[in-house]
Amino acid sequence: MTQQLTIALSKGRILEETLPLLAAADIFPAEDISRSRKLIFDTNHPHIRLMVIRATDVPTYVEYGGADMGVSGKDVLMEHGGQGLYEPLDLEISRCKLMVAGLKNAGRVEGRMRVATKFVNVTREYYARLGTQVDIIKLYGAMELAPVMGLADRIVDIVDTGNTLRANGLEAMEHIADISSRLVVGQPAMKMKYELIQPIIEQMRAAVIAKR
Ligand code: PRT
Ligand code: MG
Repeated sequence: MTQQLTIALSKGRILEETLPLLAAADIFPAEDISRSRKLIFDTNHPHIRLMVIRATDVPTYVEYGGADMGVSGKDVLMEHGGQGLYEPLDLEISRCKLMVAGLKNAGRVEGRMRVATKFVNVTREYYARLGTQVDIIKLYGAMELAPVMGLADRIVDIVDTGNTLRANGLEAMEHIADISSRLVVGQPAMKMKYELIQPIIEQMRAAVIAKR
């Protein structure tokens, strides 16, 4: 019997850039994902299906074997911790930077700095490495508002063009990491389904290189 393979994709901005790479591995969704409310999609291969879920849930599904492999932003992987996952390929898509930002021309912070972010683990590790004591405030979105409203002195967030920061009177201050999306494979899947997975990785790798 042919083994089944489930690939978890992040809905949102990563999805559009992922589909051409899957196509290079001859994997095509059976219907238009963006026009459907389904969460699971058949493909042109009877044994391969795609799941489309929130970006932050992809590493969790793959870690626990709810999906065999997936595509996830490095920011999301760093925050998750990456336990139980292999990261065999940088897809070089959805590039951005994880940065510390604050109000434009904000001076030094007196006393303990308050940092608002949805990346609490990354932020904790970043300031621990610097030896700086901070209070971390967890937010789920619109981090840019926190310094404006006096909720926090700094934010840790994704920056691409910097337009969102500028539009809110903020500026980037420190660079934490360069981000792109990665192919991740669960450790049991890599062992048990290697012969199914390996050619997919290699075809996607060739497509990534051809795009450079
Ligand atoms: O929306 P949901 O909570 O489900 O998840 P999500 O917001 O993480 O998903 P999505 O689709 O918005 O982003 C998924 C992934 O895209 C992120 O995890 C990053 O790896 C990657 N990515 C690339 C980005 C950006 N570029 C980006 N610009 N993610 C977010 N942004 C946002 C950023 O948060 C900020 O609000 O865009 C704004 C900054 O953009 P500039 O160009 O104004 O600097
Ligand atoms: Mg979003």
